Amino acid sequence: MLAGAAPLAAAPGGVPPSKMAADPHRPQYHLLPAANWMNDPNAPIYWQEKYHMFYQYNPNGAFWGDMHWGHAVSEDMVHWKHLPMAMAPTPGGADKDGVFSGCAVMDKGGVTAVYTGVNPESQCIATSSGDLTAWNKFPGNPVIAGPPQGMDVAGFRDPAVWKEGDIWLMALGSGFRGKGGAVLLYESKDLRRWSYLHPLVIGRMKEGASAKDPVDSGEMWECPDFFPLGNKHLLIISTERVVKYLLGGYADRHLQPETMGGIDFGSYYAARTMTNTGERRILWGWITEGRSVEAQRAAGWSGAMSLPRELKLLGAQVQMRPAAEVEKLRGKRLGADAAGACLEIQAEIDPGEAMQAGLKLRVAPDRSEQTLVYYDRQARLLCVDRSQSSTDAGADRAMQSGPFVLGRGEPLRLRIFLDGSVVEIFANDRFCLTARIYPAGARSTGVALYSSGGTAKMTLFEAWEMRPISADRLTS
Ligand code: DQQ
Repeated sequence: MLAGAAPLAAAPGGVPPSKMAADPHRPQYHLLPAANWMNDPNAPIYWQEKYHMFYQYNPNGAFWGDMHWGHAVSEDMVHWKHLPMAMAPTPGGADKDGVFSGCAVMDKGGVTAVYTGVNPESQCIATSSGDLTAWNKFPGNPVIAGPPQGMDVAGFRDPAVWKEGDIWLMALGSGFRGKGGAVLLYESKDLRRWSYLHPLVIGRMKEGASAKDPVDSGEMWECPDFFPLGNKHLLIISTERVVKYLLGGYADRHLQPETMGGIDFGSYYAARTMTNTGERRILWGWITEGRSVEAQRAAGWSGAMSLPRELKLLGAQVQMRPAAEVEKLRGKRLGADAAGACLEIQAEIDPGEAMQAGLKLRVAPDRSEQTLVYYDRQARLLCVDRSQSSTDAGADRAMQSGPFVLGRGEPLRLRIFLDGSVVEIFANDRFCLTARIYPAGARSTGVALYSSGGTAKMTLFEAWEMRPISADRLTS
């Protein structure tokens, strides 16, 4: 395990580290800063044999605002060491009101970050080398001052950059007012001078969607990521509060989507893949909270990074599995009576004739709290019923679900990661839903088979206690 300093200070609001350490809702093996707010993963990159993760960070407390880039480094994508904040807004600069989301690429023996400055939204770059702790913002920022002239866009941010031959390409999150989200494509020879090409792809807003909030209505696509996957190309976007993908062919610098799907149907957003991991495509996402802004401030921390998720293409199916490195977090192997707040669970369930089949998690001895994760055959959904997940009325207890169908005779294969308030669910390597739950009872730790409208059978059950990743995290 990497040890070391945790230079991100505790919240100026004064939530003592000891309170955060004792907080049962705080994840123990997911990456999050020592204190305060975090959101989107930014610029994840494998560089000089280390995995670097940057993320949207507010040093002023556990609420969104004043965006900086936090920074952590890892040798294995699961054990992290915090490093000093990588980037802060520059007074009078293009990013004076926030260093928003972006990416990083290798160029000229160093690393170049490409990100959004705001008010107005424009694209900026910064360079670094070595341990990526010192960043030099390009004096010519912004490198793209605004959208193409005359284009009425719903937003203009979150660059993703890659190279084709000698040419750099940039996909930028955007959207056309009243029409729908879009990704704008730019090209450059040197990462500094960019020319607009055309939309990589344009989406369509749902019929009758209100354009009040462009992101909620689908008028604006945030955080695009675009890359080859198998013999296709995959575009990832965040919009309408979920992370979606478009899979298809890529010709003449246009994406021709063939299928669409969900990357995650839960409390998960702004996903982005890691650069320079060769054949491996590792995806990261921001695990959002499910409790009030006041509760987050009082806790002194908000948000967490998902576990690394490896993407592959199997036929026409996007396969999503936890990266193999996650198994390094496994501690004691547990038996059929497995219980705990920090567990990995693998279960195979034959739904038989049951209408709903799955698992009960975080069950209280008196059943006053429990969360159901199940396949609903009729509704063709994978569901997380949080209605009894917490006796705390402030916790989000809404149902979460996404489209999911088992083939004939196919068992439900669940891989679930419980970590305090985080529940990361992988089903049959092709469906993900990350939920947040805040059980009030310290003894709400039970696990059991769940079925309704028939009897389901558990054909395999394995569980492990998961080890906390960084004792250093709370000692700033
Ligand atoms: N978060 C960033 C933006 C991005 C949004 C600001 C997505 O760059 O569009 O914190 O969560």
